[in-house]
Amino acid sequence: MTQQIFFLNGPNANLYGMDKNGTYGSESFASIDERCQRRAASHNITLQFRQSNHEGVLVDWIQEARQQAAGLIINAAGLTYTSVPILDALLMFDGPIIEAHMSNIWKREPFRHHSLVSKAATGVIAGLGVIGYELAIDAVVELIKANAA
Ligand code: DHK
Repeated sequence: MTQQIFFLNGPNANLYGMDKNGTYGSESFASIDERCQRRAASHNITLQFRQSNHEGVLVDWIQEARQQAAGLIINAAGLTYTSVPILDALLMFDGPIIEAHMSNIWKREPFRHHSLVSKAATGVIAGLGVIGYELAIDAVVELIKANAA
């Protein structure tokens, strides 16, 4: 059976490519989705690439991933620094978790320097834009294989 991974995106990620400062690059969310779908397909893995502006929806999807996904990538966006419910849901997930950020959060404002998501993440990729998203898919696939070996 083809394995599945979830890539969950938090608030405002739907506006990527529209930010006037260019913090999150120039590519639209739909284009990033397509790029990630191609990368997952190259590994013969199914990708659920989703975005919500709502904390509870993200928690529901993390719980769904417990049943349906071998690995999880999450950019919880602004909820990264505040959401205990997202952290608690992630702690219940058994497979590898990659925390991804488009920007280098440690180069930015101090309130972005302390991630709650990191407490549940296997690893973190930040500052590489959409390249980091593709690398996150590569990494989670390798971790799934390593765990199965
Ligand atoms: C995305 C956001 O929307 C911010 O709230 C985070 C993250 C950083 C990113 O770099 O992808 O602070």
